[in-house]
Amino acid sequence: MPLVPPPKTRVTNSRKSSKTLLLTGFEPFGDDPGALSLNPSLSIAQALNGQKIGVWRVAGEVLPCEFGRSVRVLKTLMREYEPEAILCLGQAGGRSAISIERIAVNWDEAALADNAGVLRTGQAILKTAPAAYFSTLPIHDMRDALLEAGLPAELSSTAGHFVCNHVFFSLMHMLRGQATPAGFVHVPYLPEQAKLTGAAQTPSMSLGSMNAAIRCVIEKLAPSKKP
Ligand code: PCA
Repeated sequence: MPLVPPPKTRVTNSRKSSKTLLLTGFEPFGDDPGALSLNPSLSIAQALNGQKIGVWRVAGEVLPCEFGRSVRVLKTLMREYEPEAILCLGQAGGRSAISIERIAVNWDEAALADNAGVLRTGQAILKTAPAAYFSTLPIHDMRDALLEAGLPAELSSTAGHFVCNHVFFSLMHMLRGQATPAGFVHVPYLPEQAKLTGAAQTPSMSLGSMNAAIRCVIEKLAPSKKP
């Protein structure tokens, strides 16, 4: 079950000399051996918390891996930080590259229960909302910058139908009609997680490379031209 992340420094942007980017990771989830008590998305959010990257001051936070509470926590963080950009991260064990998600779909369906024991076997996230939303991040520029930096990267057309897609969809729905750039990036297992799956071919990436990759992604992000 999830570990409570260690206390960390809160980002405050009182002088507003830089813009706030809310960067979220998820707590560990699932019971496959690769899960351990780790989730690289959380490690990245903790590592980059408080850093200045390009024009951005990063506020790194954790979301619970629960359909219900994840979105409530995200809403609270959005109220608290009033961020000018939002990037949510999640772990996609088995993927071999930094996966920049194109699209969030209005559907929950997974074989795995969330950390509160809730199983969603096929239902709309919001009955009255559109079927899908596109990421509003410059996804192609981000992918190209990663590849130029020698980091494995891809665009992905599915964030799955578990809590990551749920958060991604809810985020894009909350921000509809607004200029705030937002989106989702999935990351591979850490090497220590991949080892525990027992399969020799399970792909992984070091935390150092993932931190560098997410820095590179954030550098490509220009603030919106809000008045
Ligand atoms: N990955 C899961 C949920 C939390 C996470 O890090 C997913 O892809 O839905």
